[in-house]
Amino acid sequence: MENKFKSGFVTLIGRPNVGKSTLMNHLIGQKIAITSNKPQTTRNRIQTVYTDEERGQIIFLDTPGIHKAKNKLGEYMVNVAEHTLNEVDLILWLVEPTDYIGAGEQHIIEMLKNTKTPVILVINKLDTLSERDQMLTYIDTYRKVYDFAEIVPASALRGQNTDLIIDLIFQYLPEGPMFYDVDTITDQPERQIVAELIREKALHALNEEIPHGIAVSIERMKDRKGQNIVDIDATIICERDSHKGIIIGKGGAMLKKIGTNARYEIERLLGCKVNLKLWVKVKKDWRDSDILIKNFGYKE
Ligand code: GDP
Ligand code: K
Ligand code: MG
Repeated sequence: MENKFKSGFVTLIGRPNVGKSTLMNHLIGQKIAITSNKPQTTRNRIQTVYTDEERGQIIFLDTPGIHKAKNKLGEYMVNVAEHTLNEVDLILWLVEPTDYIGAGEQHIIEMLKNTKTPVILVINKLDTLSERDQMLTYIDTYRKVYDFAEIVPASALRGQNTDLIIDLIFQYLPEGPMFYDVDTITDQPERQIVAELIREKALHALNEEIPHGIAVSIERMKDRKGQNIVDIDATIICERDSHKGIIIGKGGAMLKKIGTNARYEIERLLGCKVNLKLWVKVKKDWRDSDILIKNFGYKE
């Protein structure tokens, strides 16, 4: 008997830093969503595609973490996450490996109660546990608070149980068509991924506070004729003059470090040499300006 082709949309939800973007990158086998140990790293809804020509096609939606909004950018991010729940075929809810169910988790449980979409709970960061028994306790705790379709311990970072997650997802997807051609990996324009990779390197290099106020704008991205080189001019936007100084660093050292790290990853993404030039500009309170938020690629 022939297996029917399945397809559908799967959203990843969970509090900031739980590993949503890391898991999605691992599942599709390519780095599309940027990750960092800073909350609110992911700002947009990012769509990626996993295609198995035999079994089907999974479209993942990586959303910003669900958190309390402090400004217009924050409100936008929370709305994106919440509205997605009812539109999808399956929800992957990632949690930290602990049996403490905090206010953030309670908030998510309340939201889930308003949706009929099946939910797979992924207890992530399995690699950080020293005792396997601890996981059994956490599974038990979560089993009591919601009627999950499945509960899976996993490590997004190490790839533990990630194949199992793919298998489980296919169990819950309906029969459906191939939505995207086999080669499609994401809906993100190349320019946007490039901007995000630069922002990621800035997040990694800078301390607290400043990263939240950063955006990256690509001014120019052009192939050099007849050569395997792309020239990219980009601007890092920040909110204060003092931040600008920190991003540039002593003798330009910080900006150089961000640029070198970003160039390395952009070259991997594009598969060619990259000549990257970075500038830094101040735009006060851009996170409260609808026009600027949109301008930096954060509105649909
Ligand atoms: P998001 O905010 O939920 O998208 O989280 P990210 O994917 O950006 O990851 C946040 C941080 O957790 C990063 O530093 C990741 O490297 C780390 N992380 C993600 N998954 C795991 C995991 O399975 N184990 C460990 N030890 N760290 C992880
Ligand atoms: K993060
Ligand atoms: Mg993320």
